[in-house]
Amino acid sequence: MNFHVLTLFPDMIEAGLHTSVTGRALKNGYIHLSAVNIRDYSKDKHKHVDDYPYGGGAGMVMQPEPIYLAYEDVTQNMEKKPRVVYVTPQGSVFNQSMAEEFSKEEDLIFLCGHYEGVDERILEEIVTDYVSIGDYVLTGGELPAMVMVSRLVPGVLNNEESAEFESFHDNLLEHPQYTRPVEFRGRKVPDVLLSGHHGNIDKWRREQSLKRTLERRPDLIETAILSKEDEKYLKKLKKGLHESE
Ligand code: 6GU
Repeated sequence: MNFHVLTLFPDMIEAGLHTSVTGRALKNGYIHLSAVNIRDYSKDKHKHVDDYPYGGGAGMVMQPEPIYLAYEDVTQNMEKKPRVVYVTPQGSVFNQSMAEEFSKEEDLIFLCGHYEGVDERILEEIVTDYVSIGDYVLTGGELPAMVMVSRLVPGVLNNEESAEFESFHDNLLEHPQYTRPVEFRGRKVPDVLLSGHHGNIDKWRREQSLKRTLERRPDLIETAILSKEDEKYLKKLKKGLHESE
């Protein structure tokens, strides 16, 4: 998969994605990344890419021309028009099914806005998808673009590669983890984990997952995959919660 990110901060994209799991995927050639600096396509002698909004108001608006030239450069050797994702809090919220859709594409372009916005005409001209990562406003689209790319790396998408992405098994939160030392600032590793009794360990971990989900993300319990045992334990937990009220 080839990711092309049109941005005023290519270094931020490069630094962020050349790290950790995405960094390894890039190094091993599972994905390709080009972070394209929109400013390189400014024809202005001061390399301006923004101007005052028509109609007045605060802030600056990114001009359409440099973005279009960057887009033309990126797409010139492509056989078909790629999807272009404009990252904006006005978009649909990114989710797993969108990730699956996008991951079918050979090329995917992300357009990252800045300032107060982007001239509407460039959006009409090239954008196919408006996507947000949640209901809060960030000053630029770079972090959201990185979030989305990191969800689209082969192996990450379907939890294939590592335990790093196991936080949602059966739609429950992952149990707590411990490593050496056995005591840290007076806090001991739970005895059961040192017992070597795998049956008890599995039971303890499952109960911790249930407890943690009930406390931190009770909304997930509705859609969790639960056994009879789980239900019984949750009932006990809920009873305990009420008694401490
Ligand atoms: Cl995709 N962009 C910006 N600028 N802010 C956001 C966002 C995107 N998603 C949530 N907040």
